Amino acid sequence: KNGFLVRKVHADSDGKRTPRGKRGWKTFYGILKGLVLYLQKGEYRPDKQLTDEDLKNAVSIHHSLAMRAADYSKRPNVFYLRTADWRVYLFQAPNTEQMQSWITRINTV
Ligand code: I3P
Repeated sequence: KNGFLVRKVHADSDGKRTPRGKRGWKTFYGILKGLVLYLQKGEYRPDKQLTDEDLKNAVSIHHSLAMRAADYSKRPNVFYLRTADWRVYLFQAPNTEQMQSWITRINTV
């Protein structure tokens, strides 16, 4: 599954709150391949190669959990992704259908 996602980093590994200055929303093109969610920066082209920076932003979704961010009301269509090492991301999808489809795909790999 692919598509635009806006990401906020809420907690770093071990669940520690991500410090101020690193909590802003950033737009990526998400590519879910196997157990990895790649997050590509910049303009989307289907043939674009992943850069070293894109690889650093990649998220392992093995033993992760995605759920709708029912308690987050500042933006619509936001879901949480908690990873196996207790990182927490918020992702905003372009619409409700996309949000639901990301959640389902992440939770059923
Ligand atoms: C963050 C940025 C986020 C905001 C976050 C800020 O600042 O303004 O948009 O989250 O608030 O810390 P920075 O880019 O300097 O990290 P919201 O959009 O959810 O308000 P937070 O610390 O309360 O999460």
